[in-house]
Amino acid sequence: MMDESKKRLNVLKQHLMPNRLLQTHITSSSTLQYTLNEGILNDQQRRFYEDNGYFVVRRLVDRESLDKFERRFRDICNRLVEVPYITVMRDVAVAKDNRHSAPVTKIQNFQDDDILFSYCTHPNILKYVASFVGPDIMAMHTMLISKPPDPGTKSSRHPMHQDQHYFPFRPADRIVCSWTAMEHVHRANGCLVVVPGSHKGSLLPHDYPKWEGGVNKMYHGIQGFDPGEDRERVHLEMEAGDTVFFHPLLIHGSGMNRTQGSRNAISCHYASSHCDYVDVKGTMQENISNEVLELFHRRVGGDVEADHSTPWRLKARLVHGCRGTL
Ligand SMILES: O=C(O)CCC(=O)C(=O)O
Repeated sequence: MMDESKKRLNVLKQHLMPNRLLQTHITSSSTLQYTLNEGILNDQQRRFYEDNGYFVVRRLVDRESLDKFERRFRDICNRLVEVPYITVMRDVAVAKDNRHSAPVTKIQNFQDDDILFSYCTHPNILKYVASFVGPDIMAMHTMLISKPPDPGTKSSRHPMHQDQHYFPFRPADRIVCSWTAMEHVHRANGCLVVVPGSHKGSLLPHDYPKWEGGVNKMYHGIQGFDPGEDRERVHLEMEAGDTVFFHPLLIHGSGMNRTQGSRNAISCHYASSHCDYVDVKGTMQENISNEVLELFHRRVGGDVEADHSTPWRLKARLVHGCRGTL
């Protein structure tokens, strides 16, 4: 009998194929599984997403909207406005010394803020989203990520991970993330890094990486992921308004911010309203699911009855078509 850690290592090895094998794999598939005959993608664009698990559209979001999101973000950070149920996260390294002066690294769950949520209903975004999830679209998870200049602890990095780890709903192929650069993002300020084709693998075990300088709350990474692995990684350098759509099993992360300014991006995870919640108790996702529930209970009180799907049901918003099971 193979023990659990050996089994996990084998899954990981199969998943992390050397680059040459991965390329063979990428060019050999012919069926369309990850995109739909819906929305705006042409055949060539569909093929790219099918093979690689991501797709970048240049200048999709206008400057005026980005400026509006930026101003709202600053007002929330400076406590000029209160948004119900929003989560404000601060950098772990600085937070230890002085919680309140630490830079905000991320705001999450802005579904009740009309200004920020207008990103999730932006027609230019939704016409692409339909190509991945279909016409009945729920906005499930919202974030504005502000990667601050690294304080020397390397804590501004985001470990390589798969977003599906966070989601107690399926199927993964009907979920997509849109991530829009709010300014020029490049290697020096910590652009996204993706592993093309990795969306064809399975969900891998995640946990907090054991980084010396600490790791931000809920920044789980793939256990045993070797950054020096001999396989293709693509750095997505993008201009303001450029948007990448990616599959929730795509392995991705982002590097350190070595510049003096913050690197801002806004994102939303969408799912078909016909996806189903699944019970993640006893699975690899239980660790993050417990953290999400703990945070939820801290917000609403420990005595409120809730299961793994409750926080998601409460923040999910229909943005197009009809509501289904989510
Ligand atoms: O914006 C980034 O640096 C990475 C964001 C990300 O991958 C996430 O929050 O899941």
